[in-house]
This record gives sequence, structure tokens and C-alpha cells, in this order.
Amino acid sequence: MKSRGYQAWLTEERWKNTARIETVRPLLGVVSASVNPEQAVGAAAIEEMVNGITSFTGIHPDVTVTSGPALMVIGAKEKAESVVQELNMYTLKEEGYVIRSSRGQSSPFVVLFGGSEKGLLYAVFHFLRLLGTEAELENLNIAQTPRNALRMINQWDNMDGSVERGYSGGSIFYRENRVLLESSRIRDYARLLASVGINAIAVNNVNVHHEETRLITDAYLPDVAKLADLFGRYGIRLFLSVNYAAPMELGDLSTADPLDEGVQQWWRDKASEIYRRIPDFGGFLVKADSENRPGPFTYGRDHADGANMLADALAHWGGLVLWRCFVYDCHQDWRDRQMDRARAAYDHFRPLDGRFRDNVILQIKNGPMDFQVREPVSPLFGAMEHTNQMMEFQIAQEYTGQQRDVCFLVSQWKQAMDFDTCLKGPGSTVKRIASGELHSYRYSGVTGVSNIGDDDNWTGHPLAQANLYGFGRLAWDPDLTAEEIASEWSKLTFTSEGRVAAMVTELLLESYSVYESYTAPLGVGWMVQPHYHYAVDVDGYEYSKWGTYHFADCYGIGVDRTISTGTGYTSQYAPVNRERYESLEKCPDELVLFFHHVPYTHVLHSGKTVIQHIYDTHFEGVERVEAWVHRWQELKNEVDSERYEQIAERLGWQENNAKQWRDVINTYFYRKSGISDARGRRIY
Ligand code: GCV
Repeated sequence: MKSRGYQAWLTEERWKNTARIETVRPLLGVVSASVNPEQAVGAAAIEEMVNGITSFTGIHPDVTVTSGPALMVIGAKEKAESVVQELNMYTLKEEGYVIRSSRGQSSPFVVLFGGSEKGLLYAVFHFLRLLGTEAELENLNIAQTPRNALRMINQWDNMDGSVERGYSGGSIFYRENRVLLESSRIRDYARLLASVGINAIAVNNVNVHHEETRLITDAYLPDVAKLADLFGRYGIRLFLSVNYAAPMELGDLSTADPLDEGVQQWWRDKASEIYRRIPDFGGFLVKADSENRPGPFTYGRDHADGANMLADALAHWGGLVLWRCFVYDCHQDWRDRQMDRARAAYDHFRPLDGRFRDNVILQIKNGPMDFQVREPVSPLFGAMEHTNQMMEFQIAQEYTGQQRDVCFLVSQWKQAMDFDTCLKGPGSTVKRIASGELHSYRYSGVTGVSNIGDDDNWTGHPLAQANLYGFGRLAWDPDLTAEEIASEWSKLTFTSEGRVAAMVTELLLESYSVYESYTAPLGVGWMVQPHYHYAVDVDGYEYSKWGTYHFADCYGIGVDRTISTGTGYTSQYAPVNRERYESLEKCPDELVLFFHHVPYTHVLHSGKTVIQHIYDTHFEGVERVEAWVHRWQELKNEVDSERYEQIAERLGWQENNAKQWRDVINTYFYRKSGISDARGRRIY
């Protein structure tokens, strides 16, 4: 039996309500499926349905499978006939589905109809969510299509078995330069991802070291093909991160210049070699000219030259190039304010709009810096009307608590998705750009840096599973609310009975603002220990040696990014947002130190001074975590001991972390400003 943590939200736990099991027995006892036998995804859909029914209810349904359009009828097949006829007339998108069910209790049925086997698989997982949350099964009339075409995960896994920014053990994919194909974990991971609608994955770190460079050679391609097959069975297309200098790194050429004919031919040959083995290969993910990774700049070429060369090599096979825009100069000298790191992606890429091939997608981090707890939305997103774009979120909690502290990131991602860029007037939201609606992108979507490892429960902190779940659900439907997602996950993971799911939902929904409250204030970010990026160190961040990231002195704090007196970063936004951020009066409190340098006595919209805000939030943050610790203790007898203890232990760590942040931050700013806490609390 798999442990409770391992099962995650695909729980195998039997319903406690036996009366309910008897009620649904006539419905769940029969499964009639029709699928294309050549599509492995269809088989997965049937297997998931049957196993799901048995796990929840103990019922072993009779199963018949025929060959035909992607369809499943649960229960009374004859009664469902007219619904099936009607649905057969529909044309659904490939990944779309419809679920309909009968009205009365006599001869009940549910029909699941997919636009393809993939659509059917998603319908099955939807139906299993209904079973898992013990929702009503009568009168269903559900129609779904994903809003984002690409819903992707990026693994930052290395072949030596480590995971960059991994906080839950080692890699499930690799160990000691071997691909771990013998383990059932990869398949179970594919199931978890497919259950929330993920349809693409890049299986190695964007920092491609020597051994990972070899993934595109004979040494590893047979194994990569097996990985692609495992994921393909769950409708997930496999991508590889590639080293821009691979032709050199592998010893074949002396240059990686994208305009060199030999280099172009090398990548064309490489693409045919890969597609011969993996016909459904997704394409390449590339981190170039960023944090010491090679790229086209070495040859005096720009990013369009670089990306297009790879795109041309893949085009014949329908492959994509996902080109990351995380390009900045880490040696920036902050005395030269034009060197503001926040400006970098826009300054590099915006002038290249229209020059990228159709099968290139620019992959842009949600904020202009680097996954801080609070950043404005990257101004590059949506600013290139003629270039495909997708947004990158970080599910791994690098700067947001490293899966020791609870921080439900769906709250953060929702704010980003709902942000109105105003690029084409009001309503030009990020979610409409990511979905390709605003600019009619050919390819677009969202991607997330994975937070899983080989810890038994996948994510280290059991509650961090909610971030992986939530990422997939939001990528499928950005209109879902954080409340809906948190509650759905909590019920699936802790069952809908008793108090646990409700308490966990509350905790998750508070957690983003709690984490923000005791860490770096008001959007200023960073203040973390170098390289480690977890515990507090106000001046510690590794690149701070070239200039502080917060500009705190005895008078004030914050980064002046205005056009009038600062780095000019605000100019990168459309007029409405530019004016809002440029003006100290209009700038939202939570971002005031991201955009402005202000005295500690500056009064926020909240009515508090900046310094008092810092003191108050840091005291409150600790109090709120202390309250969680007590609330969790009340549930001791209502949660299995495995997860109870893991969560209790981590809440204890979080409490210590919050106290450390409170004491260090409050002391630092008391000493800098010389202003004491208006409420007279002891600062240190
Ligand atoms: C994969 C940050 C992280 C790096 C990461 C990089 C990136 O700088 O600290 O570990 O490298 O982002 O997104 O490429």
C-alpha cells in the first residue's frame, strides 16, 4: 500500500460513508468504454476510471471496451443512448470534454465524451474529482476545454540525481548519470500531472551541464524515448532543455554561432535523430546568455538569431523552441541606475518583436526579477504582439519558504493572471495573453518549475502538494478562484469528512500573506542568505556585492524605478500602469518599495508609516504562524499520524523562521532608522 503522502490528491482511501457506497453501486458497477485502440491514452483513461471507482467504493466494475470515438458510459448504457447520440454530433477540441448524467436514481448513468482520448482522460479525472469530493453525481452537465494550450512543467533535475532548487529530496528521474526507468514513480508522477491537465514536461534542468548535454546523444536517447513513452501514455509531451553550445560541448564543432552553416546543419541532423526515436518529441527549452550559460551573444548575434536557428531545425517535425527571457547582467552596477535588473528582459527582447519564427515561444518569468514573494507582473508579458509568449511560474518555493514554510502560491499566481496590462485597453489581462486570445498567438500558455523530488510524499511539506495541484488547475482554467482550488485540493487530499479539509483550506488561503508579512517588506524583495535563498540576511543576496537590492540607509528604503528620478523601469508599462507605478500617491502599498525610494516616515495608503508597517507585519506574521501551530494540534486525532507529524514538524520550523525574520528585520530597520516601534514592543 502506498503511503498517504505518496498518494497525494489521487487518494486510494475508501469512503467511510457506506450508505453512499450502496447508493452509487448501480451506477459505478458498469463501465462501457469506446476508444481508439492505437491510442495508449485511452487505455490509461479506462484504467484510471476503474481503479478510481474501486479505491473509493470497493466496487469492481464490469468493463467492456470497444473501438470507436472517445467515450465512456458509467452505469445504464441503454438509458444513456440518447445522450450519447446527441454528444456524437458535437465537435469538441482535442483536449475538451463533456460529462452528462441522468436525472433520476433509477437506472442511473454518466456519459463522458472526449474530443480525443486525451479529452476523455481529463473527463475521467474530472469525474474522479467529483467522487473524491463526494459531490452530487446526478444532473451533471459539464463542458470543459482548457484555456491554455500549453500547460507545462519544467524539471530542474540533473543527471547526478540532484535537483536545482529542489526541496524534497533527489531526482525521481536520474541518479548517478542513469535514467531511473525501473521505478514506477515516473509513471505515478505522469498520473498526478495528467490528473490536473498538464500536457507537457521538460525533463532536465535549464542549466544544462555536461552530462545533461549528452541527453540528445545515442548514450541517452533510447532512455529519453522510454520517458517520452511513459508520459505520452498520459497525454504529456516531452521536451528537453538543451545546451546552446552543444555542438562544441559534445566535441563535434568549434563554434555554436547560429549563423554558421555547419552549426545549422548540426542541429538539423540532431533534430532528425531525435524525431526518429521520439516522433512526438515536443522540442527544446533554452536558457541562453543567462547566468553564465552559453548563447548567441558570444558570436555577436541576438536572441532572435539564436532561437530561430533551433526553430528552423525543429520546424519540419512540428517541434517548438521555448526560449527563456531570464537574461540579465548579474554584475550590474547599481550606481548606474540604467542597469536596473528589472529592466533587462524588456530591454533585450522587446526590440526583437516580429523577428522570431512561428514555432518559437518566449518563456517569461511572472515578474521582472526572479520569483520573489511580491513583484509586479513582467512588463514584457504581452508587450510583443508578434511573438508567441508563455508565462513561467515557480512552483518550487525557492524564495517563498522552500517547502519548509507553507506558502500557497496560487494566491500569487491568481494576482498575476488577473493583472490588467491595459496593452490593448482595459481587459488586456495576463490570462488573456497567456491563452493567446489578446494577440492571437499561435502558441502560448503557462509553465511551472516543478516542486517535486523523491521524498515519499513528493514535495517534502505535505501542504506543498497543493501548489503543484493548483498550478495545473489554474493552467487549465485561470478563472478558478484560489478558494475553489484550495478547498478542492484539501477535500481530495484529506477527505471531505471532519474538520481537517476546512482548516487546511483556511491555512492555505492565509499563507501567502503570512509569508509575505514576515519576510522582505512592501515588494522590496531579496534579503535572503546568499545562494541558499531561505533564511533572512538583509544584505546577503549574492549579487548584492555589486550594489544593494534595497537601498536602505538612515533616511529611507526602496528602489527608485521611476522615469523622473530613477531607473526608468516604469516606462516599460502601458500608460495606465506606468502612471500608477510612477506616482507615489497611486502606487499600491504592497509594491511601494519596488518602485520608490521613500523615507521611513512615508505614510502608506493603510495610514501607517513604512517603518511601523515593517514592525507590525513582522510581529503579526509570527503571531499568525503561532496560531497555526495551535490550530494544527487540535487536529491531532483527525489526521493520519504520518502527515500530522510531518506538518507539525514543519509548522515548528516555520515558526522559528518567522521569528528569525522578525528579529533580524525589525532590529536592522530600528538601527538604520532610529525610529522605535510606536506600540512600544521590544525590538531585539
Ligand atoms: C535554474 C534563479 C535560481 C537558479 C535558476 C535561475 C533560472 O537564479 O536561483 O537556480 O537556475 O533562477 O531561472 O534560470
